[in-house]
Amino acid sequence: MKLITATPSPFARKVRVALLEKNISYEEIIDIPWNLNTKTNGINPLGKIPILLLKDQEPMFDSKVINQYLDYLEPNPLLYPRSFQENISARLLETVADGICDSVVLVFLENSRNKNLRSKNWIKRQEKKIFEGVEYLSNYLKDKQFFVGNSFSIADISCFSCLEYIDLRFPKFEWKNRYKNLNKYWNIHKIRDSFKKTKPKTQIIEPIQD
Ligand SMILES: N[C@@H](CCC(=O)N[C@@H](CS)C(=O)NCC(=O)O)C(=O)O
Repeated sequence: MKLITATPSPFARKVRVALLEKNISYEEIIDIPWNLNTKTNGINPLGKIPILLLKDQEPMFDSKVINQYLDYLEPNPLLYPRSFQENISARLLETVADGICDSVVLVFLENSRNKNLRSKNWIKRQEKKIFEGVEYLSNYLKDKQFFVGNSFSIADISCFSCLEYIDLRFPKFEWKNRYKNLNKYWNIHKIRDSFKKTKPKTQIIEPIQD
């Protein structure tokens, strides 16, 4: 199988971590989805990565869809908890973490536009989602080692990827100073092999035409 990915993407990282955790071998195809000649053309109508390419199967996109498929393919370790309540909690946390990342992307893109075209209100609106989203994660985690139950799940993959994405694209937030429990959590999990091997790296994107 092949994965179309981008080096900074927290969404692609969720899938890369899941593949490593499940020990599934795959080939990585690095793309810059913001560029005109993106490899997503003709594959994902939404123009977004990650995209999983499998033999004899339609291209699969969206990190949630792909990771749920991977849980069927290789249930060990299971990332979406079997218990109903834990499954809902894990997917809720995944949704909040993904939503924070969407807002970080939007702030980053807005700030990439010519200064006179940037909307301060739009940036404020997105920043509110980032601030309140991280507060929600901190309140949910409390002093636990895992976001849901007693084991590593999609909630940990999503939240950890989200926090490190904030470090990359929105460092002024300094969540480590504001939320001691999240900092402690990050220190516990940063040594995990699948996280170490997928640390986000910036890419240079084509300037956005006005
Ligand atoms: N909900 C999607 C979001 C994917 C996404 O936003 N990917 C970004 C890269 S971080 C992208 O490809 N953006 C290109 C675009 O929106 O044109 C998922 O979970 O996979």
